[in-house]
Amino acid sequence: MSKISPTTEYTLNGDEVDDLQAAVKELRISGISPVDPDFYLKYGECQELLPSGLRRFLEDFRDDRTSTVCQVHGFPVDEAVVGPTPDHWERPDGYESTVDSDLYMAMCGSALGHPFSWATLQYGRLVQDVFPIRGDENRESGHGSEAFLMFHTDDAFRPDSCDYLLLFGIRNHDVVPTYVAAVRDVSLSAEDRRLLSEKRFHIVPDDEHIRQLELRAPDDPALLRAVEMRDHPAAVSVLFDDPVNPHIRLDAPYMRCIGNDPAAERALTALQAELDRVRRPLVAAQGTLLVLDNRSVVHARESFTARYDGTDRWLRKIIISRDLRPVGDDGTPCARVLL
Ligand SMILES: O=C(O)CCC(=O)C(=O)O
Repeated sequence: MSKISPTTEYTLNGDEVDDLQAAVKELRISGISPVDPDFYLKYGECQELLPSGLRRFLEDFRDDRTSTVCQVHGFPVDEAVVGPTPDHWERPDGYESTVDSDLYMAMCGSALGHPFSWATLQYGRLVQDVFPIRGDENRESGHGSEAFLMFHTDDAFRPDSCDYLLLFGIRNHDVVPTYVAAVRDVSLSAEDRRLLSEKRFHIVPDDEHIRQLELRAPDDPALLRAVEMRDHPAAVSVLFDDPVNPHIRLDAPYMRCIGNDPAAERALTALQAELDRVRRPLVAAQGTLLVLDNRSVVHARESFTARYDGTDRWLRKIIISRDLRPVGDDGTPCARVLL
C-alpha cells in the first residue's frame, strides 16, 4: 500500500500573533483593502511583514517540489468583529469586517507568489467568500452545501489556473472538511497513466464563471471569453509536465472524454477511484489557513446542511500564481484581475 503525502503544519505563537496584528494595523492605515487590486500596487512586497518563522515555513513549502498541502493555525478571529456569516458574496456592508484576516492572507499569499483573481468571479475581488447561499444548495460550487463538492483543481479549464489556493476559516463550527488527494499518492497502470497524459479530454468552465456575469454584466468581455471556452474547449490531458511525477488538472463534474473513448473513460474512472482511496480530510477551522498546491492536489468538500442563521461555515479564499508577468518590459506591475 503506497504512503500518503504528509501535511506540514505551523502553529503561530503569542509573539507571532502580536507581530502579525501590528503588521495588519500598519497595512490597514492606507485604507486600501486587499480585495482591491490597487492594494498590491502599493504593498506588493507585504510578505516582508510576516514573522520570519512563518515566512520561512511558507517559502520552504513553495520551494519544496514534493509539497502538496500545508496548514497554519492560530490567527485570531473575533466573532464580534466579523459578524454573522453573510447571505451573499455581494455583501452590501462591504469587506471591512474581514479585513484583518484578508490582510493576513495577502501577506501569506505574497510569500508564495502573486495573488490574482478572475474577472468572472465575485467582481474580480482578490479575496473571495466561500459560504452556502440559499438556492445554491445543490450546485457544484463553493456556495453549494447539500451537494458533495467533487474533486477538482481550481479553474481547471484555464491554461493559466492558479499554482496555489489559500482557504482561511472565519468560522466552521460544524467541522465540515475539505478533502485533498495528491496525484503523487495514486497508483495507476502504465497504460492508464499514458492515456491520462494525452490530450483526450475537455474541461469546461464551472457554472459560476458564467452565471455571475450573465446575471450582472452580460456584455462583459470576460463572460464572452468564458462562454467561448465552454463552447469550444481546448483538448487537454489530465496529467502533465513530468511523466514520472506529473501534475494534475481535473474537474470531475465539468469534464468529459473527447468523442467515444472508452479507454480514456476507464482511465479517468480508475484515477478518480484512486483519488478517493488516498484522500484525507482537512478542516479549515476558525483561524486556520489551508494552503493547497493546485497542481499537485485535487480538493473536494463534504456535503452539509446550511442553516442560514449567520452561523454557517464561512471561508475566505485567495488564489496565487507563481509567475504573473509584468504588463510591459518596463516592469509595469502585472494585472491582478484576469479575463
Ligand atoms: O469549501 C471548501 O472547503 C473548498 C472550496 C473549494 O473547493 C473552492 O473554492 O474551490
